[in-house]
Amino acid sequence: MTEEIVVIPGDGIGKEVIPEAKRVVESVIDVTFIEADAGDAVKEETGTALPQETYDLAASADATLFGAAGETAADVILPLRDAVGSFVNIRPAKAYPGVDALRPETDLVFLRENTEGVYSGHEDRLSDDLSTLTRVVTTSASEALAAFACDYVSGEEHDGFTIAHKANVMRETDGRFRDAVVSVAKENDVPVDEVLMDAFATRVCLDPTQFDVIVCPNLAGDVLSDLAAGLVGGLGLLPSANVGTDRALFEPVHGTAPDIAGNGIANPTATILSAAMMLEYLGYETESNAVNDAVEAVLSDGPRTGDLGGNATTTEMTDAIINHL
Ligand code: GGG
Repeated sequence: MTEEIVVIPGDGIGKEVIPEAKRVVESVIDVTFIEADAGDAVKEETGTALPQETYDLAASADATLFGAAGETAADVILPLRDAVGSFVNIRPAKAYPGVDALRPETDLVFLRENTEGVYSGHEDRLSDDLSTLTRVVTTSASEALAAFACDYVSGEEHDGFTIAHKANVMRETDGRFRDAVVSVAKENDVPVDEVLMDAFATRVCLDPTQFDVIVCPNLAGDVLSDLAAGLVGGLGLLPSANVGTDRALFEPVHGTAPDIAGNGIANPTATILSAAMMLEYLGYETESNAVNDAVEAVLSDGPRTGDLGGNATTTEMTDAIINHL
């Protein structure tokens, strides 16, 4: 069977890393890619950052692989997550042997609420002096995330999860989030503990082994996973999966990296690892493991891009990964 996968390179280095991830996927499964546009350049040309056709493709495909969005991130990523009905953004942050990491013992997974919080789009400019933002938290979205988290930690590998929140200040919103998540964890007999998100930021830098799976509200998940990227060697290493009930969208955690875009030197690892998450989601477990192993082998002792201290191009690093498959 030929798998059909929608690909949306987006802007900046998205246009450089997505073709590399496609080459890796083509090396392990029979696949047809359906190309779609979104982002800053499309907005300049057409007036809209996310054409309806792109939204519809993501909303009907089993899986979509997305690169990066820059200035139009809010007009592209948030609707795309909506298109796939995603209620959780899974962001693993793992240190690899052979990569110079601040905290080589790091092995974390962030489960980020993906539909609301301060990313729900309710912002207003009320006067020349005043802008406001409404933070939305529902029990239902918090419970959906919690149910996913309970399922995620059900294997032997994990002993429950930690909720990172700020319910001592945002009593109503993060209080609701915390209470809903704790209640679902208790119903499922899943061990759960909690930490204030600012304290988490310090503690995870000092000793990441204190944590394993971290469940957090939307903005906290975005920021804290980027912080964890700093512990493992940079944003070029973090993949993510936006999972919904029937479909999912996979994307590197990094953005468009305008400082290096166009030079062919972007690290393809985050996108290739996102593709490995996609393969697993689609049921290609062996192929997904093979891609993860090949990435691990190259990171351990192979050519690497400048962000990891090497001088390989994006294509050369991908070639090395493909040679290990
Ligand atoms: N590849 C993901 C990307 O373009 N990230 C940039 C960004 O601003 N992301 C915000 C988010 O993940 O909510």
